[in-house]
Order: sequence, then structure tokens, then C-alpha cells
Amino acid sequence: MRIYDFYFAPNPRKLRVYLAEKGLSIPIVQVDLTKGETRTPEFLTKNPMGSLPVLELDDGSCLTESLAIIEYFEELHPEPPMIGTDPMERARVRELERLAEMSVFNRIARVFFNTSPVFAGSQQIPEAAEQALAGLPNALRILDERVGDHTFVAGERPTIADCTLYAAFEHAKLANVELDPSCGNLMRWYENFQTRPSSKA
Ligand SMILES: N[C@@H](CCC(=O)N[C@@H](CS)C(=O)NCC(=O)O)C(=O)O
Repeated sequence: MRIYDFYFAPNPRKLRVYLAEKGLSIPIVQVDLTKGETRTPEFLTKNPMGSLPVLELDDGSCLTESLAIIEYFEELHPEPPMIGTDPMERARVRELERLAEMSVFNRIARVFFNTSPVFAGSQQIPEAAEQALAGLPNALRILDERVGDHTFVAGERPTIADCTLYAAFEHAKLANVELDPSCGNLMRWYENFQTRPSSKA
């Protein structure tokens, strides 16, 4: 089993943070997407979408989509639980994880894609970055209220929602996106999460 990863990319980071929180160590292969290494015929046989991360299993089959990979590991290793422990808690964790990805992570990723010199060779649309950025403050405010005074995004223990939000906030640095400092709950959460060993994964 191995994971194809690119250190600076947010979806691979989400997976690495999750694995570190679970205490799972899986061999990692770096694939530099800035050098076109995800577009080689060999890599495209592993993931025709040409994206990272990819989990290659011992039989050579591959799983793509970071969340599907995370759910696969969660089923193999239920402890410590990172998607809740009863139906309602599991639904809440997934709800917050989706909120973090759809409304925050994806906006930051869109800003990065449409403005960074890394993707200068792709069809960048500055208006798409502006549109993504315009919706970010409201998304952050909503999430800030949901986090409230909890230690973690979905309560008092780390979940997959923390992994997604942490990867998004780290990516915001690369994308030159300023996170609204008035979102005090999120700022406190971010500062706390950075003290966890998983944040260095
Ligand atoms: N929905 C996919 C998104 C994967 C994705 O977009 N990965 C980015 C890195 S964060 C990538 O590989 N981009 C390069 C490309 O698509 O060419 C997932 O969650 O795994």
C-alpha cells in the first residue's frame, strides 16, 4: 500500500493530517504536480483525473478522492473515531466537513488555481478568483458560529472536519488569502490545531 502525495497540495495534506491523527503510517510517494508528473501516462493509469492524493493498494488497484480514501481507512481502523460514534454525531461531523470543504476549502483552492504562477500555463480566470473570494467572509462567519467555543470543529475531539479545515487554512497562506481575524473562534481553533503533531504531517 502506498499514497501518492504532493507535499504542498491541500487534498493530500488533508489525508496526511488524518493519518497522523489516527497514528497510521503509510509509505508516501511524492508526485510533483507542478512538473506535470500527474499527467504522465503511468500516473493516469492510477488516476485518470490526474489528481492527488491516490491510494494504491497491494493488489495494484487505486482509490482516488481524498474523502473516499479517508472513509476507507476509518472503516479499517475505527479507533480513535474521527467520524463520530452514533448516527447523529456522524451526520454532524460529515455536515461540518462538507461545509468546510464546499464553502471554505474549495473557495481558497479556486483563488489559488486562478491566481498562482504555479498554474500560469492553465486557463486562469481572474474573475473566478474574485467570485470565490467574495463568498469567503460569509462562509467563514457561518463556520465560526458553528465552531463556537468547541476545542475542535465538531466538538471536543478531532474529526475529519478538522483535517479539511486545517488543510484549507494552510492553503490560504499559499493562495495569499487573508482569513478574517474577526472570526475569533476559528482563529483560536487554528492556533490550537497548529500545536498538534498532525499539523506538521
Ligand atoms: N476531489 C478530489 C480533488 C483532488 C485534487 O483536486 N487534487 C489537486 C491537489 S489538491 C490536484 O491534484 N490537482 C492537480 C490537477 O488536478 O491537475 C479529492 O478530494 O481528492
